[in-house]
Amino acid sequence: MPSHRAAYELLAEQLSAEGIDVEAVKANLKRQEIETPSWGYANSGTRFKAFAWPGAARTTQEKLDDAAMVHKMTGIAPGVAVHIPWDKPADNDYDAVCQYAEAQGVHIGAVNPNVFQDDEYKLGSLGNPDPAIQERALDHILECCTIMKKLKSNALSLWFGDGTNFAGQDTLRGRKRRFERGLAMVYEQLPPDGRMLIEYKFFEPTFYSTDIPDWGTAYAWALKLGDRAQVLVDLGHHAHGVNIEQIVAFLLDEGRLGGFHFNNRKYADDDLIVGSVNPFELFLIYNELVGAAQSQDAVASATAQNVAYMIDQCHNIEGKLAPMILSVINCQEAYAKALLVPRQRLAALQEAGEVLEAHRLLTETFRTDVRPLLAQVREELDVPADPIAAYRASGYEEKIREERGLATTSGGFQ
Ligand code: PSV
Ligand code: MN
Repeated sequence: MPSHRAAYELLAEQLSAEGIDVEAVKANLKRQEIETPSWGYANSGTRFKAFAWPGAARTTQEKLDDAAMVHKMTGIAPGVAVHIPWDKPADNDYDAVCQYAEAQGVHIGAVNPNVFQDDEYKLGSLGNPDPAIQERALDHILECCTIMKKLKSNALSLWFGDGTNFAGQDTLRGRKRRFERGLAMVYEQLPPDGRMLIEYKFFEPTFYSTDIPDWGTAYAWALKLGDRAQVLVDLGHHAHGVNIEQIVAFLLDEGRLGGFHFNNRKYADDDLIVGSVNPFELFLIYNELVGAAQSQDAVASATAQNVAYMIDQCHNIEGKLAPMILSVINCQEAYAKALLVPRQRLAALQEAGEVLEAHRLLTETFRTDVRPLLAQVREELDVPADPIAAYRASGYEEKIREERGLATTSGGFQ
């Protein structure tokens, strides 16, 4: 008998006694999907230093191999987000990329245009004062709409490094209008089944103003653009103290939550492992998602069931695949706990104004040790009960270290 089984049976018994449908919880957990980023498997760093990691992926094929291994260990990470041009094939053969991914058992997820890396973008891309550079950025994003079709991707994930460093550097209203024009032109060219995810970030790389600084701006533009434009919430892109779960709740209720970039930060956009600093926040975010998915509200429920869950992290000093597996597991744990929240009891306490008891019910649920439940789910998914231990024992890390050596290239930030 597997070592988790006794603990799982005890937990299942307790949960059933509390009225939780354990089979339904497991079914939801088996359907969970988290997309991993191709750039997370390559070398990366900060603006001070990119440390080379032995065995880090050097090519898109290697990134896909690594993502496939993460999926093999977890069973819930079948999608891989790509960044263009970091993942642009030299021969432009995107069909081959797509086929290679499928042969490894994964598929391409969100396509991320890159309009922040070239010298031309020093003063911005769509917000640049120079119309020729606006056009250049627009052309690249429109090319990404075409690439989406070739890669069978239905998500265009937009993040811009645009903004200004000094008061008076540019006209803030002018930049807003340039963006609105550019985004509208992109929206028109989305593939028929494609959606646009608009990511916001309150600072960096610019420090005085950012052209899409917050969820409100992204939301306002999504409303102007149309139903297929939604907001992408990157957990690292908020000021300290911001209540992210409240933003999530609002966007779910308005049908405009499109996706996440999961990571964690202590200070700024640290790209730390999701759930490593604040697992409670991650649980509260999932709590909103599950609450909306299970609600009677058609818009919130449909929106919650169509969220693109993506990891956006760079692993600089802790390895590549093992931390990616841990990230996926942390999301799985948070989701499992959120699925265990006794929603009817919670609603009754809330309606009765039982502040402390409502709070205790939620926090007690958060404290549930769901590891035996997840081990059981993994057994039923036919993946290892302990994905990180299985990865370490697989010999994959040794193999890639030997085959790939110490690459000098980075994920994109050369
Ligand atoms: C920017 O900080 C960001 O979060 C965007 O999503 C980019 O595409 C990604 O990081 C690149 O690392
Ligand atoms: Mn991001």
